[in-house]
Amino acid sequence: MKMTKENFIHEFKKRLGERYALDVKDAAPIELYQTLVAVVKSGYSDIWRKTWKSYVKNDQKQVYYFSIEFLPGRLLKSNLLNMGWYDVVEAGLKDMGLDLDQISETEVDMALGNGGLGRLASCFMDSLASEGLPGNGNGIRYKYGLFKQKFVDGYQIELPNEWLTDGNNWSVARTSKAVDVLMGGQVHLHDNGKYYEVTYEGADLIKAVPYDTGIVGYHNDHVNTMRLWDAQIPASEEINYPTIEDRRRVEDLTSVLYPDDSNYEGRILRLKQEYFFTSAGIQSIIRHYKKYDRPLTEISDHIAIHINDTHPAMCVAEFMRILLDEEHLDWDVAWKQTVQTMSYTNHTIMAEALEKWPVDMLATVQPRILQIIEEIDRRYVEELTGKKDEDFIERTRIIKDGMVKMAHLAIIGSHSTNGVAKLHTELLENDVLHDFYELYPERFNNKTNGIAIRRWLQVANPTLSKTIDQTIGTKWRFDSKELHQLAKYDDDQALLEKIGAAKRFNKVRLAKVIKEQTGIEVSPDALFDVQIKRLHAYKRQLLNLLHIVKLYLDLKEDPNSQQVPRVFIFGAKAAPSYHYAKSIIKCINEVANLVNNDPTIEGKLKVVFLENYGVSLAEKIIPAADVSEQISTATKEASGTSNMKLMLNGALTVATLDGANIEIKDYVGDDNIFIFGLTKDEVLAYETNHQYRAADYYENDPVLHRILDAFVDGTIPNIEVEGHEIYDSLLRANDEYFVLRDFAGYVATQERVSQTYLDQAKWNKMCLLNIANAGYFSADDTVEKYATDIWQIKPNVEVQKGAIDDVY
Ligand code: T68
Repeated sequence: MKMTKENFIHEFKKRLGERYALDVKDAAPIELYQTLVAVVKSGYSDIWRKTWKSYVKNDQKQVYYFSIEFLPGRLLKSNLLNMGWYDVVEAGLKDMGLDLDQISETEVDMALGNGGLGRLASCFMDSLASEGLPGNGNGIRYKYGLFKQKFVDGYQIELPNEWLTDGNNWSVARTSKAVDVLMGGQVHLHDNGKYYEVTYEGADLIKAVPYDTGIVGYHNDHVNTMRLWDAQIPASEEINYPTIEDRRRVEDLTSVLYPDDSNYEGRILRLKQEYFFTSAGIQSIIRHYKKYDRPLTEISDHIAIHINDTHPAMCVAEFMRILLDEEHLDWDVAWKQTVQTMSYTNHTIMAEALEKWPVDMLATVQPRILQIIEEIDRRYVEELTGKKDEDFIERTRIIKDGMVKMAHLAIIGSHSTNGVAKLHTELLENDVLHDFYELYPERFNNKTNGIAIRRWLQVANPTLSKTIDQTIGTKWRFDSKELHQLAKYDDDQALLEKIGAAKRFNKVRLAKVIKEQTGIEVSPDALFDVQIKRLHAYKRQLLNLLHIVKLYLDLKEDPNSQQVPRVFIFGAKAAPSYHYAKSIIKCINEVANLVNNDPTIEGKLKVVFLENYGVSLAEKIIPAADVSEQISTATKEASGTSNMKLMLNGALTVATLDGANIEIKDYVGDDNIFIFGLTKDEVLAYETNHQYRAADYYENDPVLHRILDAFVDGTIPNIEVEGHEIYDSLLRANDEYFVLRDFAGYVATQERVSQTYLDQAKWNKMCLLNIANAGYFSADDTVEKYATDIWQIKPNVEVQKGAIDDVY
């Protein structure tokens, strides 16, 4: 993918003329953006085709990553970077009087996910391509992405996110590859002596149309595919959908992304979505496989299917359905292939997020799939009878009390189950999924999450990236473990100052964004303390808020009580139905109002809650963060990934021993992270012995007493209802997430943070060591481990790492 500046300018002007009949100076930002996308796409389309062909030619085993969410964010800059065009294009645009940053802002984020799970899927897509691994994404092309968040009077308001209004310029509709998905109706089986003939009566026929997006690998002439499915009415079926409501029923299938993080509400549409993209994906995989005349009894040697969380767990049953009903394989043969093909990742131990569906609902959505799940369950019970006690069988079977347990289906129907951080996997093995671990120890493994280092450093933080390049060269871009070379320079004062200067530059940039979006002025000299993630009780934004209220009250009492000015920055969406989380948002906003408008503390404390947190906003916040808040109740956060992105950008972590925080601590060492709070064992002990009494902390700690009172006595205005709700959740409902228990430790730790910040040389050194160790959390390495241990896939033989250099 070579490109020179001159060629780029020529190509750009030509396309702008052809497409819009415009000169550069007359074109609107959207026209410039669309033209640029067209140039970029034409730059990789040939390679995209060749990549696919080479998989076929070399008969390479491929993985299909099924995920109900993908969060790619903007693609323009990351594609330019991966193609090796970034500098050329930036310079070419500049010559034409244009600005890449500005044009890039025109792109609407592809926000087809809620949080960590969806972003992880996208980081994996980038890394699979960059490692030259044959990996395809399979998901849903929601018409409305994750809702747009606004604050009105401090309350979260959800607006529709119509990201497709101007079309999506990166994807290609492949109508010729559409498949039919059957849903609902009734199913009839007829035993013809050899197999069951299956007929459906009154089922809806839905056309699943794939939209493919090229996923460009980093400098390796390799482009993979993310395939997202759209539901449409088949031409042949128009007659069966006579009214607008009928049509809408079909189209609605892929309309909305369910904005439920861990709070899950069973909804039939959601279940239909799950079946829809699972069936469409599996059908297209098998159809493709069959083109090459290979026996289906070997399919697991050629393809791997990954079930990202339980949402695509019906893959197991759908794969069986096709092998049995359409290919007429025997059950045992089909089952062996299914188990060897499937693998599953668990992302949570929160009970409410472990999917269970009523049998009746499944019968309505796809009766044949229910039959197959019932048969899998029956055989599972039969096989274990006599070998395991009845209790064990009842606990682990798939269907129990009229409910289908999707995690059980995924574990029983696959050869691998993994957690996403060491502690999380340990909890799965020893606690949450212990029975299964006992039954299938060889199936369990850990794969600690990783992040797309290049996006989160090169794209998001060019200033720091350049400093790193100047110090250790550019090898880290291919192998981020090379970042560890930086550790050698931990006494290099000039470098430490440069790192400090890069941070300051990014803080100035963020301060501008804050001013534009909120009108609030913040000083880049203050410490930027950042908590960015979904709003959830277990993530404990509330603990952070209690600390802020403490600082405020302290300042009111003694204006000289605080030495280090801080700006607290939040970014978080709450699921629309998650009332408590929304109350916390309201309280944070009201505390922000109080603090920011109090002239007596001007310059000492600011609180900023930025609206509509997402990938693009994260790219602006993360490089500017001094402190990274990773303060979930131990055992609750499976891994976390913002913890990795923030350390990579030189933020210091304030953390509980939860999720991947533990591994971060192990890499950076105790001196370079701020750890506090209950440990896993302490939390588990409280949860079993029920000896926790939150009220004790309120009664015995006058500081905490005063802070909690502020929520109900009018000190914080405008939160009559929400303040009481939070107060009650802590005191009456006994504080499910041990906020009060961890408060004192948190405050003491934050005091240490402030003290350390006063010594800028020491602080910068700690930042450097965090950056140096963040390379161990690369998604490149994580997907390599999945590839070797789980999927058994190999890089494309035609791929060469570092095949292209930036030409400019
Ligand atoms: C997150 N899970 C974990 N779930 O919370 C986080 N859930 O610790 C981890 O780092 C990340 O996954 C990646 O492994 C989620 O993001 C969801 O978004 C979700 C969506 C629907 C239903 C349940």
